[in-house]
Amino acid sequence: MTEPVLQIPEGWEGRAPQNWEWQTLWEAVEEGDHKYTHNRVEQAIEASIDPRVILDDGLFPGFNLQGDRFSEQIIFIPEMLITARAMKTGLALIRPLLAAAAEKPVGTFVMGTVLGDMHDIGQSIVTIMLENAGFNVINLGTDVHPDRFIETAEAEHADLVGFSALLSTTVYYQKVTIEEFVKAGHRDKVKILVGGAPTTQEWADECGADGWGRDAVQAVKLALRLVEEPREAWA
Ligand code: B12
Repeated sequence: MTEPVLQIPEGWEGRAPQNWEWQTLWEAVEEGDHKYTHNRVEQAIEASIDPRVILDDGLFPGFNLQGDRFSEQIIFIPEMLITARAMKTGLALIRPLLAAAAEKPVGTFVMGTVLGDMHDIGQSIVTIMLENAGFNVINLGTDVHPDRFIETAEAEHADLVGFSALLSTTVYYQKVTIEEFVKAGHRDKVKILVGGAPTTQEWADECGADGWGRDAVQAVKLALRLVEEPREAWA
């Protein structure tokens, strides 16, 4: 086992103002210091650093370092949770900056993490990027029962729905949720996207989804394409 090391984003100096430093933010996220994270992200926003740069160069390095340690079982749930809280503090600040100024939404997207799964960092990033692309996103959070996805899609007349899953045991609920949409007679009224680290295009095909997004950028491209495709109208 090799001790994970901080992966410093290549060329970050070129994307930040002169004399800027990210080291203290990398350490704050790593240590789960959400107050410092909040202050430093605010300073980065005030310094007019692009929010995506804040995410990639400022927030991800410390998060990924702890994530690698968690995967290697060097740290455990409590430490990972406080790092995730710091990460989410930063995400909450950049979210409004990325939100689209579009007058009419491109479409309505219902997003959530499937039943039994508490991971929400990835789907929160996909949500922010979708909003940035002009979608009205209703995020149901984590541990979402299939019925809740269906009720919300129906109430909101959703165009697309997205299921995130990070555990090899919970990806199964992506398939179950799609089957529940079929049973409810709503499958053809929405386009369904699946994602999350253990998922693949093959899995998306197997579980009956309309598409799979490897990351937030692919998710947005896919959503923009699928929203143009014909669907059965909501009554
Ligand atoms: C953070 C984390 C946690 C945190 C979650 C906090 C939170 N608020 O999210 C906590 C500590 C709670 C946690 C708990 C557990 N975790 Co955990 N966790 C992680 C960790 C470190 C990072 C996950 C993450 O946020 N990645 C970063 C985001 C940006 O990536 P992402 O989610 O993949 O999302 C991107 C894409 O997948 C895609 N995407 C995501 N969703 C969607 C949805 C759609 C529709 C689309 C199109 C695209 C898309 O776009 C995103 C952005 O680019 C990973 C290991 C790792 N290094 O990845 C383990 C990991 C996922 N966890 C794991 C495990 C085992 C657990 C626990 C079971 C541990 C335990 N013993 O209890 C529990 C399960 C709790 C539960 N019931 O869910 C395993 C899963 C193994 C497996 N294959 O099943 C991993 C891989 C660690 C490991 N190697 O052992 N975890």
